[in-house]
Amino acid sequence: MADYSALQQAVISGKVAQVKELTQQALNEGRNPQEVLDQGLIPAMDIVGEKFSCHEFYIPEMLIAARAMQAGIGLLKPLLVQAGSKPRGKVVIGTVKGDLHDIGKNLVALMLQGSGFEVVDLGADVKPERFVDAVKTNQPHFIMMSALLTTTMLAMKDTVEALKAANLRSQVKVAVGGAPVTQRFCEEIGADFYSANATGAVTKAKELLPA
Ligand code: B1M
Repeated sequence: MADYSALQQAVISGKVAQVKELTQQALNEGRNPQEVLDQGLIPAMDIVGEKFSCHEFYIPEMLIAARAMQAGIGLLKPLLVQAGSKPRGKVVIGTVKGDLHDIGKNLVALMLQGSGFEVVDLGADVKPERFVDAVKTNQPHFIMMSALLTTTMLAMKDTVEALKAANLRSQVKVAVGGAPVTQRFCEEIGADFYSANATGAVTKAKELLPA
């Protein structure tokens, strides 16, 4: 296994130039972009989260690390997304109301695009009504919601309820994900599927919508 500790350390300390340099270096060495993401960038954010939990890091450090991670993702993006000829299906995606965490959601969107899905990204802090409006406007096959806070997970339930109230629930498959979300929670709120990571979300979407 390649040693990604220098890249992880650069993300943790928010060194944008160094993250770019080490990401590019890994790619130049022939590393798989997915591996650089999964073994270099993502574990770094877990360490940032641990440091935040034990009060070693505060919001500014989290933001700075997030910016550095996004710089690395920026270099991987063109390699992870290869434009397909015709869209495989359409997905409306967003981070739920009250939640500003968008890195994981952006990765799910990226992987979906890389697999030929058309993605309508509503951004972060998306109210249930905006998801409903987006279903009316875009007629997607899937809605994918992301939540990183235990307090915002409940907005996923509110969105499912809002879809039911608008008589749209049967028209669209609802998928949920994000660190605090579980399969059990998915079932409890009446969503169609849960995925722990971006690649899993793509795999499940493909299963439900064969090419
Ligand atoms: Co905050 N934050 N944060 N944060 N943050 C966490 C989530 C936390 C776990 C840190 C901690 O305490 N250890 C904690 C949540 C605790 C909890 O509720 N359980 C926390 C907190 C408390 C907060 C604030 C409340 C802090 C405060 O203000 N006191 C605040 C909330 C702001 C708000 O949203 N209203 C806050 C703010 C922030 C920043 C803005 C500073 C920044 C976000 C910047 C940004 O996103 N643009 C930030 C960050 C960076 C983090 C951590 C460190 C990293 C998150 C991340 O990007 N991970 C995070 C700790 C951690 O996660 N370990 C933490 C990398 C990313 C690739 O992973 O998002 O999990 P993730 O996505 C994965 C999977 O979850 C999955 O696929 C992705 C890729 O594999 N996935 C899906 C995600 N969405 C999916 C949707 C799907 C399927 C899969 O649909 C089908």
